[in-house]
Amino acid sequence: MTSSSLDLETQLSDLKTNALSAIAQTSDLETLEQLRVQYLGKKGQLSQVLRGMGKLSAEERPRIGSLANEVKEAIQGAIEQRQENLQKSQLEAKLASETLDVTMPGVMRSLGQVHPLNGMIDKMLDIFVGLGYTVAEGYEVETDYYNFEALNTPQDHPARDMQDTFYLPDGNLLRTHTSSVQIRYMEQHEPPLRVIAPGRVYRRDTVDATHSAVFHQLELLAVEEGLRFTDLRGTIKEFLRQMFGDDLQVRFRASYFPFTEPSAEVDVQWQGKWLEVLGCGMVDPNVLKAVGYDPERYTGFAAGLGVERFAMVLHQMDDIRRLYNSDLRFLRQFI
Ligand code: 2U9
Repeated sequence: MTSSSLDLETQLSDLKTNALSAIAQTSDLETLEQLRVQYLGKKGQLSQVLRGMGKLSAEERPRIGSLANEVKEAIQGAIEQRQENLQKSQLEAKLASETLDVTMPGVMRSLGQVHPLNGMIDKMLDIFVGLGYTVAEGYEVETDYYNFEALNTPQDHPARDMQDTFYLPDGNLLRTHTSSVQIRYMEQHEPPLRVIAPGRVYRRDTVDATHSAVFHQLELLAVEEGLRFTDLRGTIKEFLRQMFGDDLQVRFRASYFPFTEPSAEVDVQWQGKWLEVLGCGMVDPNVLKAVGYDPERYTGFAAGLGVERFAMVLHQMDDIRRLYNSDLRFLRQFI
């Protein structure tokens, strides 16, 4: 055995001892990778030792060679083993830090709720959909024709006055009722039809506890061959029964609207008093003519109501403005 082969054997054994102890002490994967490069890399310590093999005799070379292989495999094995352990403990630490306590109270989020006006509209739509009506919507900015002319409302009618209607500079107006929706619907459909139009309307009213310049209406319209006032009466009574409850006393009083003939106002007996809740009537033949229907063949009935009024009566509210103030302490009381 030559001195250089002894020398190499010592170097290899030292290399192995140092490497294994360094690997065992490593606590993170990055340092472990640095150690792999330091010992096993192309320019690493093992390659350097093996460079000395050139000096060995032909008999010594295979022995030192296989020793070097053993050292390399031992270091490689130790690195892999360490890597596996480190990865495992890293995962365990991560899982431990992400433990979920399912008994902790949840984060409460406010879901909000339906505004009492929309709640009221939803309830009314449900009733009329149950009676076979289709919901229709139109425009809040309307022409004079759809808001007045087609509804048999003469030029000199007070509703057309600047004092009562919001006119826009271009000659259009903010609809004063949703009736224009039914006019447009009839232009697009043939009878028989049952349609209901909910929506926002505008009137130049002085605001007080019971009046608002912007409010919500719901109107219904049915056109068919052979419809009579008794059909209107039955429909209104059923609607009011579902809104106010069974055994409700209902009263029809003769009235006047330009778009219905005959017309009536309807009262209900509520908390000991007669309370006016809506207007209605048989559709004026002129309105049917305006949309191209033959008034000799078809008859129709219509009704209109203010949604705010129903909300105020049924929820016992004292001031219409509370519905628009967005005061949640107030609004939360109602569905
Ligand atoms: C067409 C034909 C006729 C709708 C009607 C009323 C009577 C009525 C008021 C109730 C309270 C308006 O909001 S309020 O101030 N409405 O009294 N509305 S008949 O008649 C129509 C609608 C459409 C085509």
